[in-house]
Amino acid sequence: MARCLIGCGSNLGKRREQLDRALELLRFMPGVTFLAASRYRETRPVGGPAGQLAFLNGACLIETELSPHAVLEMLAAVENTLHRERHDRWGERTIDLDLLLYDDLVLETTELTVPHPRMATRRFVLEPSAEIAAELAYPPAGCTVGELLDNISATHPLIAVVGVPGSGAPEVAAAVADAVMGRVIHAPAPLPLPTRAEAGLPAGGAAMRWRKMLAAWAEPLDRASWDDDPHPVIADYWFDELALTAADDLEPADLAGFEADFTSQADGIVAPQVAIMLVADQAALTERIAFRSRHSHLHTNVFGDLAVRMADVSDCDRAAALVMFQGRLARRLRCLDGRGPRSPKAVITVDASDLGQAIAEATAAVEAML
Ligand code: A4P
Ligand code: MG
Repeated sequence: MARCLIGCGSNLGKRREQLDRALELLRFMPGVTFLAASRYRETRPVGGPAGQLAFLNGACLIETELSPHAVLEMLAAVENTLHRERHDRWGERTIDLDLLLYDDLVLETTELTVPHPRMATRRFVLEPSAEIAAELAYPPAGCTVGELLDNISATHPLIAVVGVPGSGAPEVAAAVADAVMGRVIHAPAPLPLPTRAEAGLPAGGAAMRWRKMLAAWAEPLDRASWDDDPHPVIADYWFDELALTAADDLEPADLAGFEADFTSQADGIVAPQVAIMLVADQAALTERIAFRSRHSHLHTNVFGDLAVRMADVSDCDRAAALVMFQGRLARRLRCLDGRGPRSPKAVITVDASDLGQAIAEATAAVEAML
């Protein structure tokens, strides 16, 4: 038997009746034991076409012997019975049923992703869920549903937009901050590329450069001066990125010193509650690198730095190296190699191949937590 947490929402037609009816249908499904249902809450629509009416959202908990895909099919059957029509993505709907959690399963297929990939920043999901199942485990962050709700309720939240050069992190962070009336922090110095030892520097020169970089990146996140302004802060970097790039860049002799510096700086900074991981495909990165290295005087020095340090490689090879680094960054963020104390509990992955789309997705993820 598996415990499943299901989110439900409606913003078209007789919302309460439709939600009641959906839960009623689930209650009588063969192979399902109904355990609990939350109250319904009225919520502002997040994402999707403008002009939609408010949602009524809730959650329920069932126990079932059905497989995850069979649960998804059952939810679709209930939606169809209640005349769910699918037009625009995130458009108005008579009923929407999402499989949020299936025991502690983590699964990603074309039809089904569990846990639901956008649940960790959604107040309209986490409030009703915590009401009935606060102790349920959320495996990606090794925490509970109740802790996820506490995480997005921090008084002065920090959201890190994380991506390799060319992913559009500065643009996405600035646009999200604008949309939610937040403050934006840009990375104070260019992210160095993961290449070994800088030629021409005196011994220890690279270590010194990294020490300065750590101090510059830590300064805007200093916990001592983190004011209690309730507006969110959106940074276009994650401090822990530096540990990855340094590991590639420094000689083993310099690495121990770096790690000590890293830990001492990291102890004094605020950690992000949420990370938005931008993932761009190689074609998009190649195009942006080519464009921006031609116009690097117009852009941040990241691209100038990129052009200089990888002068002998083609744009396409640079993009391939960045795609690999992007994968490592995503793994570290999701902490497959061990969760750190500064790892954000909520990680939302956004396709950054189309920047406009990425801005809309990232903005929706942040608006959903406020
Ligand atoms: N799918 C994959 N994983 C799952 C899962 N864990 N549970 C696939 C359910 N479905 C899953 O869903 C699209 C496809 O997602 C399905 O074919 C299924 O195979 P859909 O219900 O047809 O369309 P959708 O719901 O518009 O898409 P999506 O992207 O799942 O939407 P979201 O992220 O669920 O967001 N604002 C408020 N205030 N309240 C809301 O309830 N809901 C949404 C929908 C947006 N804004 C909202 C609310
Ligand atoms: Mg849905």
